Amino acid sequence: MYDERNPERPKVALITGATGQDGAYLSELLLAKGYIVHGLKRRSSSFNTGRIEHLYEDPHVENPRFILHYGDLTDATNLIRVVQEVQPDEIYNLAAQSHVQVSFETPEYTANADGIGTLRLLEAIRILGLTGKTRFYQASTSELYGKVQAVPQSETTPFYPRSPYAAAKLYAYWITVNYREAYGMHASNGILFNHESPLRGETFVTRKITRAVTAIHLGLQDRLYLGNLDAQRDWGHAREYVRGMWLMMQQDEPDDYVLATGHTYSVRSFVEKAFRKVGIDIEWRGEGVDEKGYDASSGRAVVEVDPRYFRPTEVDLLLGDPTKAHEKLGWRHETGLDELVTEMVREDLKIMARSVPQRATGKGLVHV
Ligand code: NDP
Ligand code: GDR
Repeated sequence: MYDERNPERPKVALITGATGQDGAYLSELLLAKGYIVHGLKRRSSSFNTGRIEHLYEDPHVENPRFILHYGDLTDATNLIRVVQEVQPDEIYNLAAQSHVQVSFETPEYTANADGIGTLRLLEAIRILGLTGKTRFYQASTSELYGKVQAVPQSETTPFYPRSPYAAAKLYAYWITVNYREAYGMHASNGILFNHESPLRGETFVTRKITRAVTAIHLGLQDRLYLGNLDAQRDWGHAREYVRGMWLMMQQDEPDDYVLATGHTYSVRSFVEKAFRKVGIDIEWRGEGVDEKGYDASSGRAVVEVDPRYFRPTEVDLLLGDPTKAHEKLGWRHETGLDELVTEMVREDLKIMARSVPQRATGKGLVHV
């Protein structure tokens, strides 16, 4: 992978999805390791680089180390051009329409971006004659296990996708394996279980909860509507999971690895932990019971189940077995769920308190 004639040459990485949660943490990690990092970002009518703003470099500086390119996984010629320009040592394919519920609304687009998009990148590597040089990481997912066939889930557990998102990612998983076997590419799948952080997208359940807890604490909102409270997830911290991605790319041989904590919790218990951080009790409600919301005098918040957030097919129980990653990569999760919830609530409190003067709400930051 190193240029033998120039062993000091920094490694070059291309990250698709650089503006997302994982893209931001991975960009940070690789820059800290001395890489030159190229990121793919989509054209958007609104600002979409908030998570990587702190890494931004004026393009006029000499030898920039963090460079963004416009691109899209649905555009093959664009991907070929960017890969040709960048000549990456490592590609991390993190870009995706990553919301499971949204994939039921946009199944064709999700298949195109998440499934065929992966093929487009692999083909770009092949067409450009880079199969011997460029290593490839595919962002595979515990959603592949879907209707769970065994607990805990490991690299050998059969897949049973339960959404258009998971079906698209199933194609991406197997086409990555196929290019490894057919063309000898260093192509690996990271089968990552849910990982969260203060940078998590606002419509995923953990961040939706921590933002609502914050807003309720500050008196800006009176209740939280959620879907299936009984779903169980194995939640880890995104910062630690991107390190696992990098470790996969440093192995002599490509392979597929589960990254998980090995602990599972329900959505309900995530809600309970998050409200506990700000000392607010919860009143659970079913569908449309009563109009009374958060009662500041009693310190109770209403959490109401709204069937609109139910999915046509649900993934009930995810619990990963990360033994292979422990043994072969030396990777382990460090942050437990309690610590993760604390960090997310604390950061949301900071963000929200900045935009809402405390004078107006009469609430201070609590120590979480
Ligand atoms: P995010 O949704 O935060 O980020 C997705 C990124 O992909 C964003 O940068 C987004 O751009 C970009 N993107 C979306 N569609 C396209 C497209 N058509 N072309 C180019 N870029 C596109 O996801 P995460 O960071 O949480 O996840 C990263 C990857 O890992 C995803 O592939 C996800 O499916 C997978 N994964 C995530 C897990 C998790 O728990 N977080 C677990 C397992 C797998 P924009 O910012 O403009 O929207
Ligand atoms: P998931 O994450 O589908 O596991 O996919 P999400 O946080 O969206 O849902 C987790 C579980 O919570 C239940 N749920 C709700 N979910 C959302 N978003 N909103 C709600 O109001 C709500 N109420 C209950 C869901 O039904 C589900 O069971 C994430 C994404 O990051 C994927 O890209 C990734 O592949 C997987 O994690 C691993």
